[in-house]
Parts: sequence; C-alpha cells; structure tokens
Amino acid sequence: MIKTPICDIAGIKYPIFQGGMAWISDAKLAAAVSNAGGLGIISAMNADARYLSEQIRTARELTDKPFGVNIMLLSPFADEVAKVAADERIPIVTTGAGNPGKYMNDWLAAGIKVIPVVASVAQAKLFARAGAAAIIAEGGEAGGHVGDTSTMSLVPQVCDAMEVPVIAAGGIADGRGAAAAFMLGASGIQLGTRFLAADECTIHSNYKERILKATDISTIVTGKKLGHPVRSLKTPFSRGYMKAELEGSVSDEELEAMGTGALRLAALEGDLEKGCFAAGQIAGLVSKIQPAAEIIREIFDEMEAILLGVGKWIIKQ
Ligand code: TUI
Repeated sequence: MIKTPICDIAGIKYPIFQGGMAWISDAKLAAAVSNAGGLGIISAMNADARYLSEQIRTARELTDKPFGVNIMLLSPFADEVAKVAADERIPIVTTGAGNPGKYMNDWLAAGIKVIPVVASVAQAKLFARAGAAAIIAEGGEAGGHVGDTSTMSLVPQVCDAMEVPVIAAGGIADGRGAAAAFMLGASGIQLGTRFLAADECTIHSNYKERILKATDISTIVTGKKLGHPVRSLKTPFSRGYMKAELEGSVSDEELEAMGTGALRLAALEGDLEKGCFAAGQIAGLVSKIQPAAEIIREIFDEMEAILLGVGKWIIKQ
C-alpha cells in the first residue's frame, strides 16, 4: 500500500489518474477507475457543454467516488466546458494542450483543484504560480498531443522546480514504470495507453486489437509542422500525414483538414484507413484486455514488490 499527497488532494486510495483522452475517456471508463480507487477522468475534448453535463450526470450514477474532468484547451468549446466544470463543482480539473490561466480564478473560486498537464519546466512554473494544486509532467513517450522531452528527463526536473506534488505521465504501463516514476520524485502516476485495454473502455474493437498488437516501434509523431504534434500508431493515416508533412506537397490548411475528425474516426468507428489511433510508446507492453480495477491492482502489487525488493542489490561496504 502506498499513500502520497496526491491521495489526499484527489480523495483517492491509489495515486493513479486515468488520462483524459479525447473521444475515449467517457463516464463509463472514468467511473470504473474511480470505483477501483484511482481518479477517473472524463475528457471534455472537442465536445460542447451539453455533452460534458451528460457525461458528468452518467458518471455520478455509476460512482459515488470522486472523478475529474479534463479540459482540452485547444477546443473551440473550452469556455463553455470550463464553466460546466465550475458549475458542477468537479473536485479535480486537469488541463491539456495549453495554458489554463484564463479559467483559474473561476475554478479556484468553485473550490476546484486544478492539475494542468505540462511538457516543460517553464509551463509547470507558470501554472503552479497561477494556483495549480499539483502538476502532471507528461513526457514525449505519451500518446496524443506531446512535447519533446522524455518522462525520464522531464519528471525530475519538474519535481525540482515545484513545491506542489508532481504526477508523472508518459511511458508508464506497469509496476516497473510506476516504481521508476516514484523514484524520479513523482507523487502519482497518470496512465492513458494501458487503460485503452480496459474492459470498460468503450473504444472500437479495432483500436483495442491494434494496441494489443503494437510493439516498441509502433508509434510516430505527426503534426509538428502545424505546432500540434500528436503521437499515434503507424497506420495509413499517420504515414500519409507524415509523408505530406515531409514533402511539403500540401498546404497547412489541407494538413489541418486531414487531421480533423481523425481521432474520432479511430475511437468510434475503428477506421483503420483514416483514423488517428493515439497511443503512447509503451503500447507494446499492453498485452491483455482486463477490468480497470485489475489493471490498478496489478500495477500497485508489482510496484510494491519491486520497491520492497530494491535492497537486494545493495551491498554495504
Ligand atoms: O493534451 C494532451 N493530449 C492530447 S490533446 C488531444 S486533441 C488535439 N486536437 C487537436 C490538436 C491537438 C490535439 C489529443 N491528445 N496531453 C497533455 C499535454 N499538454 N501534452 C502537452 C501539453 C501542453 C502543451 C502546451 C501543455 C501546455 C502547453 O502550454 C502552451 C502554452 O500556451 O503555454
């Protein structure tokens, strides 16, 4: 059993968050993770206020445990979903893909603990000064919108720069990764890719199959040219997008259009040609479909065994 400041901040048993993944992290997955003692997170993604309100209502029917909402700051609906989070007094709001500054006062006034995802020390410092309760340091191994710095390098540097607790994300899918994250100074972990293989994750079966078949070299990052790098599985879509970016044969507007709706096509329709199957580099480690509760239990059992055993290599001179 491990207890860290993140358990108290979020009111959870295990210091683990389920990432707010666009078109993936819905009420069903979030409630399953929260019922299992972690923090389930609903993604507000590119949807409107009505969608988020409905998801919150459903999650409250499925769990009496705390859950969070992730606000994707590039969303055209960010203003309205930010207001829903405040009105609904969601205990934890995580943010991604931008600076949450303009919403901080409203969220803090509503008693919400804001935990932004960052990809650099500078962002962490900025958002902590604005009142973040903790920071999620996400390495470039992660799936979806990513920065350049790896988890191994990012997490200890963010920890050194912070007084608030840090949650490590990117490249963690089992007890070994979790143990490593805590060794780097993190007080919690956030996982996305492993939860794609949860029974309660409602993505298309093609998506789950692709995750189970993935290896260490199955992902690539596209979208750098437009300033929104996204890591996803190598598929006809991502290879085609990469080719178009490298050749410079299509305009930025055409590139933007190619990407629009691709995350949705993967998650909802399992479209193996046109879908963007966001996934982290650790996908190669994900080998079975299982309940979210089992995922969490396995990770913390493995981690505890590792941490209890580390002394075996140390020879006192
Ligand atoms: O946000 C994510 N992952 C995502 S978002 C997404 S949907 C999307 N749609 C269109 C274009 C791009 C993405 C799919 N996956 N992860 C958290 C994350 N946030 N990673 C990196 C960042 C980040 C980047 C810049 C956080 C802050 C930031 O600050 C910029 C600023 O203005 O300071």
